[in-house]
Amino acid sequence: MGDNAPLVAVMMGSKSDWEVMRQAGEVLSQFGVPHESRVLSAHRTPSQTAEYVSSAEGKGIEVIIAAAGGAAHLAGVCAAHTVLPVLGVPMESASLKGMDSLLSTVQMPAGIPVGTLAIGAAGAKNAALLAVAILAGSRPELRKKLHDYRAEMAAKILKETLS
Ligand code: RP5
Repeated sequence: MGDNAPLVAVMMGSKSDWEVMRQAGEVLSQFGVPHESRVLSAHRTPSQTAEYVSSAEGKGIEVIIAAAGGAAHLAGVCAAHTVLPVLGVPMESASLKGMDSLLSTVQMPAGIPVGTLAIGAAGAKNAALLAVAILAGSRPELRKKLHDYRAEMAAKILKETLS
């Protein structure tokens, strides 16, 4: 991670997803992982989405996080245009509470995988942590940060007191 070229692309179908998806960016920043965030929609900007994802590998991006809500095709469309790992985050939706987003993201036919995380903020944070874990396979400094992160989380929980 010598230069600041993004290793992770955080994509979302709408700016309305940003309040949740900024939390993925915050986790990546916490681990010092260069990333870029973009609003690109499978439906509203189909050709620009395909173009961005098709060129991601050549730009040095190694993991794509794709969040969408409703008929959430974004992660699947991204996966169709790249062999990079694609992590899908279903957004909570007003009408079906994200069950629509979850099923649209997770139910990929065999051959084009999307690694789907939980609905909403937990999924956003875990997508970033999983991206770090993927990058850590060839980056010992990131592997160490993940160990430290888990140790800190455990220490915090063990210190909890109940009154
Ligand atoms: C999806 O539709 C987006 O990912 C968002 O979650 C949902 C609603 O989008 P807006 O109508 O708020 O732009 O494509």
